[in-house]
Amino acid sequence: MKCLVIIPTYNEKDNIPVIAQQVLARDPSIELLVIDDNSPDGTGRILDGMAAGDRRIHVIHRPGKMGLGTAYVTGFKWALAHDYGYVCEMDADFSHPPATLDVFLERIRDCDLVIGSRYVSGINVVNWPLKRLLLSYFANIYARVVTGVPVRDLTAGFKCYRRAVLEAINLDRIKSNGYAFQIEMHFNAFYKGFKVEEVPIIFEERRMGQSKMNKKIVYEAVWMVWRLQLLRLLKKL
Ligand SMILES: Nc1nc2c(ncn2[C@@H]2O[C@H](COP(=O)(O)OP(=O)(O)OP(=O)(O)O)[C@@H](O)[C@H]2O)c(=O)[nH]1
Ligand SMILES: [Mg+2]
Repeated sequence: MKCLVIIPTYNEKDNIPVIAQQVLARDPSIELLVIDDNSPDGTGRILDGMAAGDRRIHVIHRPGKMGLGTAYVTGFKWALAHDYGYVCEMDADFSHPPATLDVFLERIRDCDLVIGSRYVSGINVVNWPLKRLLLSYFANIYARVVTGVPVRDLTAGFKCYRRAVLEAINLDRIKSNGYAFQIEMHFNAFYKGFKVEEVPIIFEERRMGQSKMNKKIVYEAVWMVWRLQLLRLLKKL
């Protein structure tokens, strides 16, 4: 079964060549799709060069920065239009260890969604300022209580879906774009009855490049969890 790893990029020119090579080296069944939003640092041009030299690398260029959620939805639709059995989400900044892809490919045989979790066995985050760690940790408790989804790391961005999960979710109705996007996908997968499993990862703060984290992304998540519960209760998920 072929696996597509989707990586959205915005100004990741130093990271993407290295991460791509490490991802593809994990397993011959893996291919890579990078969604670049016309990064001002020239990531898109580097990607075109990489794709020209390797048939396992695919690139989608979008005209400008449109956010993580819409990038993933674009990638999911592309994956469903091709013959991938498994689809992974991953960041370009080395926060997500490529070696964990081995664990994903192993575990996904027995479930529908494997989540690389920072909070499943203690707190596995390296080099985050305490303020950011506390925000993420308590945001996760808040989201878990409001949504009722029994996942420790609801905002996790490193995971592997079985194709059927993406087929079952109405991707055109996914509304959120930041951390809430991850919550929204987990919420849908869980309440549609798919088997979700968390595996521990060690999450490291990005080493190179700029963070895109902002307040808007946090507020979006605060109200989105209520919206999701309401939609579920109205049976409109
Ligand atoms: N295509 C696309 N990619 C994006 C966009 N925003 C962020 N990304 C990418 O999405 C991934 C996650 O974004 P990050 O900036 O690492 O977000 P974060 O992990 O919450 O924050 P930091 O690691 O502190 O920067 C990275 O690979 C980014 O390059 C966007 O608007 N469009
Ligand atoms: Mg990051």
